[in-house]
Amino acid sequence: MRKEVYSLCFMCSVRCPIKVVVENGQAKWIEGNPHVAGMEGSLCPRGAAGLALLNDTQRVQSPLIRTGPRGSGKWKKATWAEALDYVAEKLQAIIGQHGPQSVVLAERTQLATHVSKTFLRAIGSPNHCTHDAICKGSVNTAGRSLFGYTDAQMSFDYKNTKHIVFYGRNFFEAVEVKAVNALMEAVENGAKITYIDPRVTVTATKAHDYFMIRPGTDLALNYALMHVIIKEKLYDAHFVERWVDGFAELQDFVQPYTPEWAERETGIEAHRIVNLARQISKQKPSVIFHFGYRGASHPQEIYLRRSILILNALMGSVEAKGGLFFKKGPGEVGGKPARKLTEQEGLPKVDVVRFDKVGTADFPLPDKNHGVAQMLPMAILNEDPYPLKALIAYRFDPLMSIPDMNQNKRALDQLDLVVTIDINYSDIAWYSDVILPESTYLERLDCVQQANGLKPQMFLRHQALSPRYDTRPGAIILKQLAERLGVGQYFPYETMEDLVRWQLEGTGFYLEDFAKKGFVAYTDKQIFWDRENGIKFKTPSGKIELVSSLLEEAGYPSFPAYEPVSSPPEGQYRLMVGRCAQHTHVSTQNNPYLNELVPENCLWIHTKEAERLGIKDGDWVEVSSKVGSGEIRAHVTDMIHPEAVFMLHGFGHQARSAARSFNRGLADGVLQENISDTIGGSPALDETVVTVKRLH
Ligand SMILES: Nc1nc2c(c(=O)[nH]1)N[C@H]1C(S)=C(S)[C@@H](COP(=O)(O)OP(=O)(O)OC[C@H]3O[C@@H](n4cnc5c(=O)[nH]c(N)nc54)[C@H](O)[C@@H]3O)O[C@H]1N2
Ligand SMILES: Nc1nc2c(c(=O)[nH]1)N[C@H]1C(S)=C(S)[C@@H](COP(=O)(O)OP(=O)(O)OC[C@H]3O[C@@H](n4cnc5c(=O)[nH]c(N)nc54)[C@H](O)[C@@H]3O)O[C@H]1N2
Ligand code: SF4
Ligand SMILES: [Mo]
Repeated sequence: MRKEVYSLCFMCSVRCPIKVVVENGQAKWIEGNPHVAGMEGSLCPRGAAGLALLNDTQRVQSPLIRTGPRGSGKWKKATWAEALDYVAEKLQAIIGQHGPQSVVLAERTQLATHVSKTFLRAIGSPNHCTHDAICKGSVNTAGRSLFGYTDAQMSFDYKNTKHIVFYGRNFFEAVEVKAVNALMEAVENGAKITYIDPRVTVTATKAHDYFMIRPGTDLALNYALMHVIIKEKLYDAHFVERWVDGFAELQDFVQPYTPEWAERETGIEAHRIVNLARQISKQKPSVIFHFGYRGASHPQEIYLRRSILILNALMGSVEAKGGLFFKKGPGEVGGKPARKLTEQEGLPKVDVVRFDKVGTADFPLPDKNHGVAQMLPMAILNEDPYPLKALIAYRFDPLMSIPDMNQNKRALDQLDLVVTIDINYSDIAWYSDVILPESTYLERLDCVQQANGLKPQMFLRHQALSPRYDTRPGAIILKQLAERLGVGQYFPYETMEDLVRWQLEGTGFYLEDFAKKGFVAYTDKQIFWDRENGIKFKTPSGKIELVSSLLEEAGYPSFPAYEPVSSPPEGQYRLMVGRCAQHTHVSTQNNPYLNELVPENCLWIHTKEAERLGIKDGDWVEVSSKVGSGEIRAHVTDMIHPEAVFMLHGFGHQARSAARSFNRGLADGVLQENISDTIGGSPALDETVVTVKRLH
């Protein structure tokens, strides 16, 4: 029997809508959902490798309980009842002795996040945190400081843009399929791309203009762009007058930051800066300065992200066609969103300081909905603000995804219980006491995706086939654990289907409505707010706050003077990291197809620097920082700024059962120091300075 199932890819967090062809219970083919505009059947390489994940015999096949020392790879196969009883007993003892706040659940935000949050609130712990801060905490805070919206509540109208500027936003390698297709369409219609990165990425090769900027100096470039835009009156005066608070302060502030000054700091010639300001302003308001995610992550990152958003405000591109827009929810058209378990009456509110101290005077501004996960190792090691004893890692690898892996290991060693809910033998799973295997995305019905945007919609990850191995959906695992801890009443479902039906109650839509296309829409019209009177900024003033009440009330300046970025001493380099099109973070390196395409990482180093150090292309080198060192092959190239070296994130796995990726390449986290932008919340992943030596 052949059937077509509409679902959602989960080879990465983008969750592209897909169509899965299933014949006699076997998945035969996956493609982009043809009913979704912008997908048109397309997938990225990782999406296409979903079948290889499904059929991978090297993923976790049943619950496992550790029998040897942590990380030794000695496991006992367990039934679900045994594994869940074991975890529940340990948790109960820990909660009894140290209180519920000693339990942390760290996860990558996903469709069942409301279930995890409910689990923690039910047991009385404030310590839920997501990957969000490590991914883009400073972007989130910058957005709230200017517009009152997080980055997740904004997006860009790529399809209609006329000029887009990327700061290390490696758009054509760190992929979102729909967005890539939309921008390709815009380029065919004449749109321009300007790309800024110390490294020549694939995106750089597709750009109309490319700036090889000195690492860490993007903020200087932006202040000079603002200087030119204001001096030459290139901004959208009407929009600024109507919606922007603090323009006069900005004008005074950027006055000294001339293009000539910026040339000395960034290495980009002054005339190119002036030219970019003039060119892009000709296309306003249909222009985008992309706020970026991971590139250019330094301790003052919040001010870079703010400067990018301010450039959009000056261009009047906010809520303009081809610019930046705020995502519209069902409320805009009188609809109701899917319910979340966290909305249940009677679910306790937990009023205890979080482990990361977010929301206190120590760390006032990062988003409390997500916390700051990279604080976890320090909180454990210093028992500050209190002892932490148990960690549940759910689709998140704190070992590899938090900088300074040696410190992370020392922290995990302090815990009485480490439980991982994963699909793979990830490094954190390998270092756990218990592994609870989740069914892969093709094998499970998941919670409803509320997809806000220009058109509010809901999507469903339908189950395409039954689980290959003894695995369960995460929302069922947590419910069954909650029952054993005596708080099962907050999980009013037996099956995923019950949970989805519960979520849909009151929305006017039913599970069956999703069968035909995989989604339902609240409206078929794009919603832009009226740019004269209708933009609903969520700042206290209702305007774009260049002088930010959020920052200033917390004691931070809106416009601190630019601090020059020093060049690393001779023979040392700024370590930059990033992604490639064939892998997702730390999760796909063992995928049979993707492993074949990119089996390991290497260290990009500039030709002249390599010559000086006697390094040839392909040589093994030792890279060391203050916190760790490792060995990797050199990739000698002119395509990187001489002050920087670069490596792909996600390699250097230590889980032996994931045999294809075991010990291939080097983990960037071994080298990176765990330092953060303490205002915005992002880790400064591109700040670490390393030494490189040829190995004999
Ligand atoms: N294939 C693939 N696609 C993905 C993902 C994935 O894992 N794989 N993950 C998704 C996620 S969660 C995210 S957050 C996004 C990340 O999307 P991006 O942030 O676009 O991705 P990165 O690959 O981290 O790119 C960072 C770039 O910043 C550059 N860089 C470093 N320092 C500086 C600097 O000082 N200035 C400038 N201008 N550039 C600098 C680096 O050279 C690198 O090319 O990708 C998403 N898409
Ligand atoms: N050193 C360093 N750290 C980084 C980054 C970096 O560049 N360098 N990048 C940062 C960024 S941008 C991000 S977004 C984060 C991402 O951080 P993570 O969330 O830790 O990384 P992922 O690779 O997305 O996935 C983590 C785990 O989820 C598992 N997984 C995949 N699918 C499923 C599923 O369906 N169910 C379950 N239960 N598990 C699943 C994978 O096997 C993997 O072990 O890392 C951040 N940390
Ligand atoms: S970008 Fe690729 S891996 Fe991510 S959801 Fe889309 S198809 Fe899947
Ligand atoms: Mo990310």
